[in-house]
Amino acid sequence: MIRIAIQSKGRLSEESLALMNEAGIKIDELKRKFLSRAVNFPLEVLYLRDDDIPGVVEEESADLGIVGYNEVAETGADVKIVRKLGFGACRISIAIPKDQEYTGPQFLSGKRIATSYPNVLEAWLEENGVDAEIQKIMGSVEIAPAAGIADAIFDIVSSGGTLVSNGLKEVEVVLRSEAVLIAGNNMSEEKQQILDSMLFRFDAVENSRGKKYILMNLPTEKVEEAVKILPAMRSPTVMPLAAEGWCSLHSVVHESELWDKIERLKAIGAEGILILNLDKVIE
Ligand code: PRT
Ligand code: ZN
Repeated sequence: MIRIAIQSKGRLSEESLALMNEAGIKIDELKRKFLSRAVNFPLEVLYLRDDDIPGVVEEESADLGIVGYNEVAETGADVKIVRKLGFGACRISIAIPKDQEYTGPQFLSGKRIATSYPNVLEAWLEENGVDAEIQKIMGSVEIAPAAGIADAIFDIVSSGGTLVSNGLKEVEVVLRSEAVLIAGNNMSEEKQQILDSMLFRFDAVENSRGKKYILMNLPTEKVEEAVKILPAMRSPTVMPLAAEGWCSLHSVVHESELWDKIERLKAIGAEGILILNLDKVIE
């Protein structure tokens, strides 16, 4: 049995559960309590506030955790980053009132900076030789300058919309973050094996993201040209059709290149093109 801590309510909770679900690990959400058990995998889920997750994993009350990298950096917890999970992307940035001219880190000397991430900020200020005053506030950091509590803020930014609507502009990106899977440093052999089997599944889910399965009919004489357009994991699968001179070609394409490839395949005579969603990819 292995125990994973995830955020109980917030921006990362849905996607953390979705990742486990896509990996075939069923957690009964209707019975969501402080602690719940997966029905078909040796896993327990512990629901916590995100701030508490790195510490709980460090002191081994949970073996694993899913949390924003920003929280790992802020708490300084001694944990391993096992995987970056590709969701919850954001950055922690310094922002100042938009009508002021930013002249570089020294602009912040002697100023008051409001933040919920005092440790990450302190390290950056020290690195840049800036002597500023850190004001720790736990919520609504973005209103601090307008309220006259601070001259600048250091906060999470994603689209930037919150900064704009509070008359602020981003001047330094200090840390880039996304959700990460963390683990303690002393895992037993048995738990390590369960983790390995989870990672195998997570990687298959991750590998399928953004990929489509494509199949089409093609004149046999055009196969060579089609293979150049469609490099697959090894090479595309080619199967003969009952109609002479025709074959069926199957491959996997990344979404970002899909339409370009389809146009090129149509141009060499591909017909009956089907595009299917991919569920898992095991390489
Ligand atoms: O209750 P609990 O303590 O568990 O949750 P929380 O309120 O502390 O965290 P939550 O749920 O807001 O965020 C969890 C994690 O999501 C963060 O630690 C980040 O790793 C990640 N994340 C990704 C974000 C954002 N994007 C985000 N945009 N966390 C917060 N924000 C907030 C930000 O604080 C600011 O107020 O959204 C606003 C800015 O968004 P934009 O899009 O306007 O720039
Ligand atoms: Zn929090």
